[in-house]
Amino acid sequence: MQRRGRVDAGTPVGRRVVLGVLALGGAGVAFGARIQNGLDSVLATVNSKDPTGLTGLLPGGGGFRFYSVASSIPHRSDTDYRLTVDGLVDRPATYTLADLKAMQQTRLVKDVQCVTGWRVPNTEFSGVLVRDLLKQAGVQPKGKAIKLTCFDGVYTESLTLDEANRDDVIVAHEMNGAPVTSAHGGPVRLYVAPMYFYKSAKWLSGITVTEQVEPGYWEQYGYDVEAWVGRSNGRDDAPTSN
Ligand SMILES: Nc1nc2c(c(=O)[nH]1)N[C@H]1C(S)=C(S)[C@@H](COP(=O)(O)O)O[C@H]1N2
Ligand SMILES: [Mo]
Repeated sequence: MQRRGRVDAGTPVGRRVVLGVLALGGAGVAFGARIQNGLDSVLATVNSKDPTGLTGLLPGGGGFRFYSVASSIPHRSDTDYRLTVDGLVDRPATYTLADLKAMQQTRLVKDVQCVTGWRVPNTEFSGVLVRDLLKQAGVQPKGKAIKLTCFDGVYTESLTLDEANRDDVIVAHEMNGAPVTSAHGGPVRLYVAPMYFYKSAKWLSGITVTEQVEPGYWEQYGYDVEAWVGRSNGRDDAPTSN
């Protein structure tokens, strides 16, 4: 995992921002840096190491920025792809992409909002409700949350069971009418419409039902676990230094 970021000293750390120094390890950790800068520095690190020359803005990406905390873009072909549902369930299962496509499809058209400020309105994601996958697996009474894992081997996310059961939380294999590209986390990524985009784990490989929420990758470095757009990560504080 590559997390050597170059971080500029910046504005004071917001009172709810706990900067995980380890997140930025190695090269000069600037305490004043906002977490947003942490993300951007990771992006810069990835780009500087990526021979494909991906820049911050994805070509033809319609305003999307590319993020990965892994040093290269992992790849799974449509036929190799597998999604595992396990943990505190009665019927653990593994899905192929074809399995997911054969299930009832949900289409969401919402705004994508990254916590660093960029926003892409009216983005379409289609796929399977996480709720349906959990229903098929049979969540045991002790199960109260899910942990999402990714085939980049690094990124994780989490949701409470209630959040996971919402009708705007899907496992998406289509974005804007086309297969989710590898850069956007394909063949299959999570899409949590009501929350900041860091909840939407790319390159999704596993859904594990757990007893309690296990904070995800960025959440271990200070982001809110409950990442409601407009109501978390300091956005509900009266004017901030953002
Ligand atoms: N596996 C994985 N998923 C991830 C991330 C990541 O680094 N790795 N970054 C998150 C963040 S912070 C954002 S803003 C979005 C970016 O998605 P995009 O690259 O399709 O624009 O993916 C989220 N999901
Ligand atoms: Mo993000």
